[in-house]
Amino acid sequence: MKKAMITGITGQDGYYLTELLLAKGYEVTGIVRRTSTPNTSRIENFLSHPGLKIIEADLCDSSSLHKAISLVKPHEIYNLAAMSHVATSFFQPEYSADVNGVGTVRLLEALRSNNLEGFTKFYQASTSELYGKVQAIPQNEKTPFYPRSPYAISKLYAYWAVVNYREAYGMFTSNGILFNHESPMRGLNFVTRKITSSVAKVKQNKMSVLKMGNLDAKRDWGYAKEYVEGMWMMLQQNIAEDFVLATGETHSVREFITEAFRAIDIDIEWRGKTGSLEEKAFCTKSGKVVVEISPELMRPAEVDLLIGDYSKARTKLGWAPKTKFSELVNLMMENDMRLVAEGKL
Ligand code: NAP
Ligand code: G4F
Repeated sequence: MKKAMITGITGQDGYYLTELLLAKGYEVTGIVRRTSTPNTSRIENFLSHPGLKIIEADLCDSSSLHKAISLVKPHEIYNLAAMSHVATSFFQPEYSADVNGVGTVRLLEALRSNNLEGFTKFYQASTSELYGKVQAIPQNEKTPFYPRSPYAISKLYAYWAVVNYREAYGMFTSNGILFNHESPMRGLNFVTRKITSSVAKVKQNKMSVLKMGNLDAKRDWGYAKEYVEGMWMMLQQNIAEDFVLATGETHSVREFITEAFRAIDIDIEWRGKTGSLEEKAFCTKSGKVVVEISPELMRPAEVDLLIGDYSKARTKLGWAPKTKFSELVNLMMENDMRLVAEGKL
């Protein structure tokens, strides 16, 4: 039986990857950090699965990682753990570097100190944030990086550590350079889920106005469930390489909001100078303001446009995205309409 270890198992991608690997018959070990209140709500349904074990460890603590790896000796490690919120990283730059950057090296070193460098395959959750102020459109594996946040800088360090350990020690280490991927499991403070949960509340009269930051930012948004399949495919190759996973389509935050309202049959109209602090969205039928701008939600430096070229993944892995933008918005809206109605949001 194949053994996989997942750091960040309690996050969005951790949920979908656990589901996938358990269905494939893997014995899965999840690394969960200590928190004062339970942080396992997403994976609650899997906790009683005989194929799942949980070990308490932290990306900031080398000895806990060394022990976990020595206990399990996994065939595959998926390093998904991170301080993954870009806006937060401007307020916690040092912590972001510790978890995301040095944490990755701690994990790679734990493999080496357990003499597993020739045995364990390693997946690193790299990111399209690395492209930052983009140097080419669309972005692929050869596009130069230009990080624009402490988060992206920490992930750049991890990216190069993964390349370096592959070249220096012959380890099977792969970077998945994943563009934004969303789902009903997405954290509530990422823009897509903030929008779908808030629009559902507006519809059910539990919120009046949605406050937003930069509406002009464009992202390549895909469905997380499909992206974790790509992660697994990367580790089934004979040679370790880095791959972009994306949809090849880009949409603005403004378009996402319009689409979310449309999904529940509300037409909105944008008024005020596009991109200005005065811009607002009105419900066409009621005339009420439903979206306005909050300057404090703007970032000190922004990533304006991301659009990925996933042709390498399509050719070498046979991976391609299936869910279209409007389908993604619809499935997230459907979920959040239900959760709000049930009083769970
Ligand atoms: P997420 O929902 O924020 O999950 C992050 C996970 O990391 C959580 O399980 C969290 O645990 C864990 N974690 C944080 N600090 C830790 C520490 N010190 N030690 C151990 N675990 C720790 O993120 P996601 O959206 O699933 O993304 C997964 C990975 O892919 C992240 O590395 C992210 O940076 C990267 N990525 C994401 C996207 C995307 O669009 N989703 C795109 C590219 C790359 P708690 O539950 O205790 O907080
Ligand atoms: O949803 P976001 O917070 O995601 P962001 O910054 O693109 O990062 C996500 O994707 C990366 C992959 O490219 C991952 F590596 C990373 O871990 C994370 O999962 O913001 C998207 C855009 C930004 O341009 C932001 O300025 O939406 C804009 N935005 C506008 N108003 C907002 C808001 N973002 C958030 N979170 N909240 C707002 O109110």
